[in-house]
Amino acid sequence: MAKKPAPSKAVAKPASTVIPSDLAGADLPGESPQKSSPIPSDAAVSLSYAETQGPGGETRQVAGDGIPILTSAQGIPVADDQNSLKQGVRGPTLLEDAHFREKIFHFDHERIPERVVHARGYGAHGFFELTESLADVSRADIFQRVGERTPAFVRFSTVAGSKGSFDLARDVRGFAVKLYTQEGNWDLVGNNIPVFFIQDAMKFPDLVHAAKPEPDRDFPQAQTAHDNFWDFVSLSPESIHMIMWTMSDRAIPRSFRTMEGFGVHTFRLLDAAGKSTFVKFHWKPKQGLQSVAWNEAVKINGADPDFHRRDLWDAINSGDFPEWELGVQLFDDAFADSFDFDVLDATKIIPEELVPVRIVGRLVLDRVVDNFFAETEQVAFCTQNVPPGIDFSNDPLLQGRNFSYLDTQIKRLGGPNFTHIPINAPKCPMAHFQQDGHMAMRNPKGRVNYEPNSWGPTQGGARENPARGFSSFAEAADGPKARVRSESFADHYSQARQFYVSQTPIEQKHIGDALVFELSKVERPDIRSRVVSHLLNVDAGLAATVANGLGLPLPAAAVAAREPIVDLPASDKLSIVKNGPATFKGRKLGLLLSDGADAGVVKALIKAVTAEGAVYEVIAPKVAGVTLSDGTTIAAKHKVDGGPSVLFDAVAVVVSAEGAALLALDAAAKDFVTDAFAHCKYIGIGVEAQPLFAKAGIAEDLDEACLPLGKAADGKAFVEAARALRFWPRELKVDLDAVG
Ligand code: HDE
Repeated sequence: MAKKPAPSKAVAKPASTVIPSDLAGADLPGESPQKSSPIPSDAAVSLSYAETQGPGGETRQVAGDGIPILTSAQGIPVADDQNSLKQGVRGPTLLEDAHFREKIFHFDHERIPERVVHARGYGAHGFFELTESLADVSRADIFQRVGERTPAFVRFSTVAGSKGSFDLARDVRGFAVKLYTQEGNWDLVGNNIPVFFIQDAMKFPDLVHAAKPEPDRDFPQAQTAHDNFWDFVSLSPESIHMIMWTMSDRAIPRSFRTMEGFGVHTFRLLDAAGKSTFVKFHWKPKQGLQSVAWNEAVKINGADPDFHRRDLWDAINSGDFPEWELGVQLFDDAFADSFDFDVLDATKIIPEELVPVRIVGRLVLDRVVDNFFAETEQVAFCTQNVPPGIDFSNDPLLQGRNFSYLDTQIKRLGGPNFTHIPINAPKCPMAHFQQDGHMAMRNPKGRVNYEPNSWGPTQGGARENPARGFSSFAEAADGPKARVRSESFADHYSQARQFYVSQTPIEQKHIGDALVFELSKVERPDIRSRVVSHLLNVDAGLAATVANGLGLPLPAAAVAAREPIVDLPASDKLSIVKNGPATFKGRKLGLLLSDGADAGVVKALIKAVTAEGAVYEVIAPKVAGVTLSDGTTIAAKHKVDGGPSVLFDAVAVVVSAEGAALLALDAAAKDFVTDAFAHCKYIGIGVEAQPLFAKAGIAEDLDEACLPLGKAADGKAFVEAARALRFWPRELKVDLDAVG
């Protein structure tokens, strides 16, 4: 039995308010205790307290000592936030404790259902700026005036993992853009891959069930390397093109900033006369394309599960605003009819060589969110949100999505008024007669809540406007009602092959490696074999590599619903390596230092990195930092085992002889250099650093992408070399799959 406290303690008020005395009353950031109390003119009340503003501009009650007063959600000042109300010092807690009940009730309701797919996401604000008018083909207000900016919010996401999963899953990335246009919100809810797994929305629940953790065991999390996913794929040949993309390095991007975005479906643009032009939307990153290596991705997930969100947060906060160009592929019915594939089939691209991408604008992300939940979690994208001048095609996937997104937001956000949440509210004027429902925050004022009405324009409210209002393309439709898949959707392999042959050899190798990796996690040999039978229709060499990697006899090719076209021309735009950046700008150097490191070399390297527009982080034996050879001290961002080289685009090791000897004893320091080497990174090596490389076992293997940092001028040469990002030829020497 617990010991009864001494009576003296029982009566004394416990010292449980733990504000250190030096902080009490201090001016914390954003909390300047100005004693302004602007009382609204219609409020004939006099306040018994002063007011101040919090960080978000919210008003707070202030006590005489200038410290803002904690209140309940009802505004009632709180006397004690540490102890619940009890009957007697050691007695039961009382139901009448309204403050306690409110606090716990609100906490209990903090979570909303996570998204079924795309649960893990990260958002930022910015703007879209029109750089070329599309007035010739669309009446959409956003496309009319060159130079005009439209506010935007973007949410990037992985698809399969839950909200708390890791950023570098092998997965498709969501690239959802909300554009607050002057004629309503336009949600372009796209991905970083221009095709999809399935052709008809009817299959979406099956696809997602198969990809998510298996239902009995609830694993594996955030990965497709398991039987159910590959079983579904092997029985759904329409997914093979998408599989080529998800097994490529597109599915392990270096950063949200280095991914393309695609609207995926064919949409329509409509001009003022209602004339339609088909359109595909593209977001092209100014930062160039870049991905990480698979072995690196696996390790990043452990070292920093928030790698992508941290990268975006840091880039925007440092003023390095990521930017994408908006491109459109425009085509008419004549092109659609002449194209080898159906433009309504979301498992197909239109190669840029056939229909060039016209750049019409730019998207810049320049502001992080104030609050993750309020903005990134509560943002509700709906594919059906399109303003006048943009319209849907009959893509059966898009048609299904137009139902699904509204439905899912009502479930997630709890009612029909999610458009009242600031992140979802349009930024243009609105007028309608919708009212009531959960959490209604702005019911229309006045007597009239219906139309038509005869109360005149002021009291009677808004009226429909056939000229300005949204109108659909007047497409004629005919035919029997039937559950069918168009014959024009039947080719599943030709573009998969086109994607594969468009890759550089190293990218092709990565696709083969990924397939072997994933299928090696599949327990049933028949499923592995069935996947290879599809690969035979894509590329015989790829199928043989994968079968060999699995130790599997080559099966017969799957029967193709339509004979694949094997000579579609390669398209350079489909390769990441061919569309990489020309500079090291926006990248990050990991600088491993020790006490006594050559100050001249370190400072010159930092200067070169900064001049390039890149950033660096120091890794050191102790996080307090190091003292360089000239006595200057430099703070570290990471202790060695907290800053593995997988977190950086390139690394440099500048240490003293003693530092090298010390680090050579440390497994994490050795991993730092061996991983950088294995992941084909550019490595700068100070003169005294050799023993670390020797102890790590790679001193003999160093190649031309391992550059000396012996004198100040070497820093610039190193950064220039690192613009190539990775030295891929090395992979052939460090990977068993390359020789096996
Ligand atoms: Fe989605 N998708 N989707 N999807 N999707 C959702 O909406 C759905 C598809 C995409 O950051 C859900 O709010 C169906 C293609 C993104 O909030 C849900 C089908 C593409 C996001 C939904 C598809 C996407 C979602 C889950 C097949 C690329 C995240 C939660 C017909 C063009 C948006 C939610 C964000 C989210 C349904 C296929 C992209 C359930 C039925 C194709 C980027 O409504």
